[in-house]
Amino acid sequence: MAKEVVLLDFWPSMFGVRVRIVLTNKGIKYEYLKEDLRNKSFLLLQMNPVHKKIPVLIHNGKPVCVSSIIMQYIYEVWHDKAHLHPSDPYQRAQDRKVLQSTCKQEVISRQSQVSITGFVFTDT
Ligand SMILES: N[C@@H](CCC(=O)N[C@@H](CS)C(=O)NCC(=O)O)C(=O)O
Repeated sequence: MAKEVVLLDFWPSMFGVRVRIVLTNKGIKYEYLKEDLRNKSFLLLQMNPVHKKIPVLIHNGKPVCVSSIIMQYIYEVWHDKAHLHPSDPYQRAQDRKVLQSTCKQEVISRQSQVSITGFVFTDT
């Protein structure tokens, strides 16, 4: 039987990092499979045949691609596990502010509204 949770990733990838942060924060055990992006594995080509990109989360043999979608999937499947952010809305707002400045460089460099945690930020 397929391992329950497998992550196809390449460690320097910011897209992979954001998924790993969420998996770790939620205490989800997973197998990490390092990809060589110059020599992609058969598993990656099989699991993400259109874009052939990491990260790919394989859950019970089924692939989920694109980091923001993977994070949303994790939040939905493991909704009973610890939450990344506090339940108090004010504390969450403080968290977002810190993350916003931390992720600013990433946001600017990608010319888009992304963050490592899945919150969508607009640049201030
Ligand atoms: N929008 C995707 C981007 C993923 C992505 O660009 N991954 C890069 C590594 S950082 C990749 O796999 N590149 C291989 C390629 O383009 O052939 C996500 O959020 O997961």
